[in-house]
Amino acid sequence: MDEPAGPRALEALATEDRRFPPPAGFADRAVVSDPGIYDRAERDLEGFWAEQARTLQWRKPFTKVLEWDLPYAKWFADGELNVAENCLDRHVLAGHGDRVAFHWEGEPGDSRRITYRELQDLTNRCANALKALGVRTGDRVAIYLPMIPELPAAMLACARIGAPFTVVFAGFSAEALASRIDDSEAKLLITADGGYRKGGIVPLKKNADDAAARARTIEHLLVVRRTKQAVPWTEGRDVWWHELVDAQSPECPAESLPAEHMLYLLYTSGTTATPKGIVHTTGGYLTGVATTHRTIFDLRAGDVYWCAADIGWVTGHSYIVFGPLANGATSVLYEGTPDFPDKDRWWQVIEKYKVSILYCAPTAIRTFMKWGAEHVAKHDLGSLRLLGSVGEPINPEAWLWYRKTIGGGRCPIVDTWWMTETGMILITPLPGLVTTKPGSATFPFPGVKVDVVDESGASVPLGGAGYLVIERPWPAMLRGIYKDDRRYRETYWSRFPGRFFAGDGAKRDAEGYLWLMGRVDDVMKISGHRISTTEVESALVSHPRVAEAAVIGREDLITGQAIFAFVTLRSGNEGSAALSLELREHVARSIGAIARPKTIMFTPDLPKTRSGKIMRRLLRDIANGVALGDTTTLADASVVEMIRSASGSGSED
Ligand code: 7RM
Repeated sequence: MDEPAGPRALEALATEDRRFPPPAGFADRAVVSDPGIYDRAERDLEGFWAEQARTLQWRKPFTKVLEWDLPYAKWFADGELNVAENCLDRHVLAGHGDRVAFHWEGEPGDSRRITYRELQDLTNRCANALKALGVRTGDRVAIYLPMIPELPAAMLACARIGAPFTVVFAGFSAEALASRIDDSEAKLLITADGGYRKGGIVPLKKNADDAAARARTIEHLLVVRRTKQAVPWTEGRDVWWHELVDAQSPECPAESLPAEHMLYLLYTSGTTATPKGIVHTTGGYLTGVATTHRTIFDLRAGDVYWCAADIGWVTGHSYIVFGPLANGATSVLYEGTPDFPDKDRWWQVIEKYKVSILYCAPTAIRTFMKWGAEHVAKHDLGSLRLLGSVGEPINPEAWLWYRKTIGGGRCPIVDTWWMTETGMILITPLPGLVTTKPGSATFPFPGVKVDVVDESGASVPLGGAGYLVIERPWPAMLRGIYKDDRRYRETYWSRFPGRFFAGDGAKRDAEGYLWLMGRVDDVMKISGHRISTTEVESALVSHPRVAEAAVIGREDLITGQAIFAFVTLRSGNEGSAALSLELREHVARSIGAIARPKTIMFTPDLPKTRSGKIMRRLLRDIANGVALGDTTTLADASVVEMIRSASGSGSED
């Protein structure tokens, strides 16, 4: 296991000492303004979460709160509820049917306003269509859609009938989609003809066809018409959404489901080439995301909330779909990229819908910094009152720019740390209570207990750095890795027995503020997207001309990390700009464009330990220009010199 490296670690050590208490006018009216919440949750964890859970609608009330059979938790296990009913029917019945659930903004400039009643209607028709296609409670459904209203509706439709779904990010390749379908054994794939991206069309149906041909379990494709170009069609298997769903009844009873019923699977990258199916369930998950969404984003009547993530990642699941809808929030759902048609698109969207809460990734903020404040200045961002950050460490400079240039100096910033596995935010300020420091995610959410430990598991004193562990269960935590109990135990619970090992390095300053320092394993965060080094390596070595590859995340001022690949070719081949391009495309085709290496460096050999293990950390230091430490375990030290003298000559885009 490595220590986190690079400028971020150095920067965090030179602790940023500016501090920002909650503005007076903000704190007075905040959803949480009583600091006693921390004590209350600490004194009675189960009571705290039971109270939160009771704000949801239960078909059968729970009598038990937490059953902790390490490493498996059950929350509210004897209770029953339905997620779609909580996200939709409950609000419609309370008289909020005409409230906007989503202001949807399409990339080409088309838009749709979807009220809670309309979303309920769409969800129910879709749920009836699922049944018509033979989907029953417990069957898995794969969803491969762009950011259109049918995506949350499809997720909610599955939840309504109790069919666990797995959303696959629309930027993933056919191969990546196929492997997720195979692992989840999904029988239905919901997709679209295409998706818009920077004015072009992504051929989703074509990818879906390729994936369905490769995967063994798909019986039908349910296809939304979005881009309207001609698509291949398999009669009998493929069904148009507008033909089947539109013809269904808008009434569909919501199944009463046990709290521990599987809501969804979400595949995420670990330290091997095979993504893990993270299991999330119903009652605890919804309690966790609803509570954190309401309290951390300080959700009040009249707010317009925008989480700019993609629903294909966990951030979109928890904080575009389930948290906000459970809270009856009004959200923006944006289909496209920040620079289409122009670099001011986000600010135009904020002005148009009077967005009051914005939640996005540091990589986006740094990109906007690079583009320049003039794009921001074209629009009135006076509606904003709270800003959030997620996905990677935010450097103090970006934090301060976000606060000043986007937030006009008046909006608190919540830097929220969490993972696919945690389901909900675990480390964050509460904006009405906590004084923030630029670059620090501050403190654990009420009831959450973390520690920073050394190799031996001993708590590191304040001021020190180490590994982040989570000390006790929380309601939205993963319930395992799908069909892989051993990997679940090994990945999260064996490094520090009895404690959840997050895989992140962290430092606690003298006042106990937490500073997250990035991954300490073979997981990279590229523009906030989680990609494993081994996944990219295995894509590279699947190319006929590649003998061996070692991939590392090199620090990047905009994307946080960028993929840097050291490649050794099979004999008889020679590195060239053309081959570099070909290999980069090869990876993009086999995983998705987000995994395309930025740099390829051809090297005749790779540094290995005497036992033959590639020394990735050494390569990372070389790529980052860091002074090299001990290389005495190397089998052949001359390899390092050779690579070092050649580094910088890698070819990039
Ligand atoms: C939500 C999400 C998880 C990894 C995690 C961290 C990094 C996320 C922050 C952060 C520093 C943050 N899920 N991470 N949030 N690092 N500060 N506020 O990103 O499963 O895709 O990734 O993301 O390294 O382990 S994820």
